[in-house]
Amino acid sequence: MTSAGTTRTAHGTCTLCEAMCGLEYTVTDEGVQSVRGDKKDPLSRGHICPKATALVDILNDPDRVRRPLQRTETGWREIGWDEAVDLVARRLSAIRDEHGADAVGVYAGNPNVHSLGAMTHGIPFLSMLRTRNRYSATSLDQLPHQLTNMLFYGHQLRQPIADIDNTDFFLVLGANPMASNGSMMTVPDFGKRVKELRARGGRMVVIDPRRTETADVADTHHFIRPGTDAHLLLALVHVVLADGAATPAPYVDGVEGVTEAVAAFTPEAVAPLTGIDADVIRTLARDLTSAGSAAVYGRMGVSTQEFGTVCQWAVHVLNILTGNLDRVGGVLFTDPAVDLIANKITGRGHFDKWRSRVRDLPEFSGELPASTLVDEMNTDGPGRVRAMVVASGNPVLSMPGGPRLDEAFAGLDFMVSFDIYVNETSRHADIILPSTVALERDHYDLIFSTFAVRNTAKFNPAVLPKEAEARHDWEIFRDLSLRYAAVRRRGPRARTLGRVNAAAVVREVRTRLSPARTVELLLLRARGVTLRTLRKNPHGTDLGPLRPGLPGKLLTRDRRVALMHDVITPDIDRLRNALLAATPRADGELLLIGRRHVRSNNSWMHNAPRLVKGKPRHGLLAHPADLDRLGISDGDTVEVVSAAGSVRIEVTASDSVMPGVVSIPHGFGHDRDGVRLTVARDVRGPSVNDLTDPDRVEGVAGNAVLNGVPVTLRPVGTADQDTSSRRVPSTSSERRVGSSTGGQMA
Ligand SMILES: Nc1nc2c(c(=O)[nH]1)N[C@H]1C(S)=C(S)[C@@H](COP(=O)(O)OP(=O)(O)OC[C@H]3O[C@@H](n4cnc5c(=O)[nH]c(N)nc54)[C@H](O)[C@@H]3O)O[C@H]1N2
Ligand SMILES: Nc1nc2c(c(=O)[nH]1)N[C@H]1C(S)=C(S)[C@@H](COP(=O)(O)OP(=O)(O)OC[C@H]3O[C@@H](n4cnc5c(=O)[nH]c(N)nc54)[C@H](O)[C@@H]3O)O[C@H]1N2
Ligand code: SF4
Ligand SMILES: [Mo]
Repeated sequence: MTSAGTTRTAHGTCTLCEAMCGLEYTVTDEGVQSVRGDKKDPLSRGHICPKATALVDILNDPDRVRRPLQRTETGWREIGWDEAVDLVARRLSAIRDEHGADAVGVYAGNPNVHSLGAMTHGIPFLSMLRTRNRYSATSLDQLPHQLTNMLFYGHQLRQPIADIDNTDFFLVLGANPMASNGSMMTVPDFGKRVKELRARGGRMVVIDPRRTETADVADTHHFIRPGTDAHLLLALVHVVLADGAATPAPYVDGVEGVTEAVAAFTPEAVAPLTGIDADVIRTLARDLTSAGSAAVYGRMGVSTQEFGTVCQWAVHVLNILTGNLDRVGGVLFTDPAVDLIANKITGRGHFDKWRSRVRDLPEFSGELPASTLVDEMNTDGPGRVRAMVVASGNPVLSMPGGPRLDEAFAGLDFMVSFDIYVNETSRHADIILPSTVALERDHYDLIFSTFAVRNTAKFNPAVLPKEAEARHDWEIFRDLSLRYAAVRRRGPRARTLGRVNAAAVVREVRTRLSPARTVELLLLRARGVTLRTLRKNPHGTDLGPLRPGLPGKLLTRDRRVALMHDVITPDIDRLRNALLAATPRADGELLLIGRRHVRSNNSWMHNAPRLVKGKPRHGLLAHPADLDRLGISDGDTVEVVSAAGSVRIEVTASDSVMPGVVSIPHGFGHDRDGVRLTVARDVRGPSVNDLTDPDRVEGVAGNAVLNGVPVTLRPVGTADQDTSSRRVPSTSSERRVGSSTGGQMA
């Protein structure tokens, strides 16, 4: 060993958001010294955002859980892996024997899709539990995309991607890729791509109730009243059809049905509801049909609202009718090296095969809407959720009805969290099983390669070896799967000994394969790319731009695209009734929307000092005119009240939000008993999901409604006077873990 030590360069992929940025690390014997964007990455081209450095902060975070923890009367106790895995397997099995499989609920959170091992081993383990009480971030987010992809193109992942690198006209609704770096559209380096778009004479128009960072780099921005995008989109379809400008491909059916469905949605009829002038709507529709190529992209902000599925339906219809589906510069399907669809890794999807017990909400691909998890936990009777398996998720902060969930988690018979922190949700767990973190894991992006604006493939071996005794997520799920299967074999419903169960054998073989080996086998079926070639090129291999391929890439049974679907039509009718009722904006109405910031990530990245430093980012934005009317000043603390709850929060006056709109970001509210996040607990701000309402879901699939929530504001003093605002972020913060008192307002 030399005292100077060694310095090496390693390459990786950031797994924090969907952008898949290529990273270049400088690593010495002391650890990672620096993180830069990898200029040779053919997709991200050197781009990174401030969060990339947080990968190192998470690795080194003293608050991170590194060994399995068991909650005891006297606090957390570290236990061995074998003991922990055995205990979880036995408890889950016992509850299943006593109360049935549905008594064990599952929530799979966002980071699962960012971890190769969670995909290859976690998802199969969750399936072994055979419960209908399965939930995930899908129904807090992109469920309308998956449902409409399945209906239009035959597979839930058959998502058309906006060809931003070639388009002439880019219409963006309810997305803020300058902060989020794109979603259901992996687009690192969004800012530079927009510059390039505009340099070649293209235009970008943004529709958003807030003048966002993305609106700032667009050619045009229009405010829209939250929750009325479906009206706007149907009016755009109306104009395209009325102009006789529709040019659908020969494999498209149902144009007459659409014409009828949108007949009432004239620009004049929707203008007063949306807040967008009729002539602006006409011009937008004509821009879409007259541009050489155009792409309509609607994301989070239009999915997580009352008519989210109708919105996504209309986005498809617009792209199809304007001839932009499968056109270079329009929207196209990707050709990933590991094709999840061709390899049948993800099924095509199914809808409404069964319904939830309490609220009769439809399943999608085996999952129920997250908004009803709390009902299934709280409502007595057969099938009630008595145990929870939470895999990389933080429902107490991420789901509507946070305070009720907080309480429901506290009352469970058993709970296991697969998590790397003791946070707002995992503090209720009986056992916490912590995995290694991104820098210690091999990575191949199975999911986001499917949604990227350019086809690339990349495999990165772990940058650092894992710590002694640490386990990768795939190893944890492997051991648990094997143990659970063994416990079930011995249980009261054991299979007859001696009978060979072929499926179980195949499952066991698969379970024992490492993720890297799984990727290697999957790549064998891909043309031209092998794990060996990928290992030689850690920057990523360029497989070229998005390419047309219809009707060949259609997966519908008749290889055609139907525009009208029985499951969506009733909600279009409901929308039409809302239009005919024509209730314009009520005086004084305030609608709450969310917000993302480039230095924050969902509910869990507020413990990195480098990211949280600087100006607080949690505050409520409101238009000065609304504040004047209510006698509230910039900097005041207000009480925000919705149908579901109330919070206290500081106000920032800003004309970046439309009059009548207020905005609060999600993922805050860390200051609670038992939370072991030293830095985050000092980050002020309540959880906005104390205000969002689980009882109000999107009309077709039951997606959560996180935007367009009606609220009122009540002044409670200035920020200076109200020093307690930090301590009263939410009703739930006042509850003690395990206590039985309900959530009262502070
Ligand atoms: N009001 C409102 N609510 C929202 C949203 C909104 O815009 N507004 N957005 C919604 C959306 S789009 C989403 S996707 C959800 C996200 O919400 P969740 O699905 O709850 O995901 P995260 O908030 O990212 O929580 C991730 C959890 O995983 C843990 N974790 C992180 N990395 C690892 C790891 O490597 N291994 C393990 N085992 N655990 C890890 C973290 O500690 C944290 O507890 O929130 C939704 N909720
Ligand atoms: N920095 C950062 N990046 C992230 C995340 C993060 O938390 N932080 N989260 C990741 C995840 S899980 C996801 S799903 C993606 C989400 O990525 P995006 O879809 O880009 O999400 P947001 O940035 O929340 O943008 C949603 C936009 O919708 C607007 N909006 C709200 N209501 C309405 C409405 O009624 N109509 C219209 N037209 N617009 C509306 C909001 O003002 C906001 O600008 O981001 C991912 N990337
Ligand atoms: S944009 Fe930031 S968080 Fe997202 S992948 Fe790139 S570096 Fe990571
Ligand atoms: Mo998300």
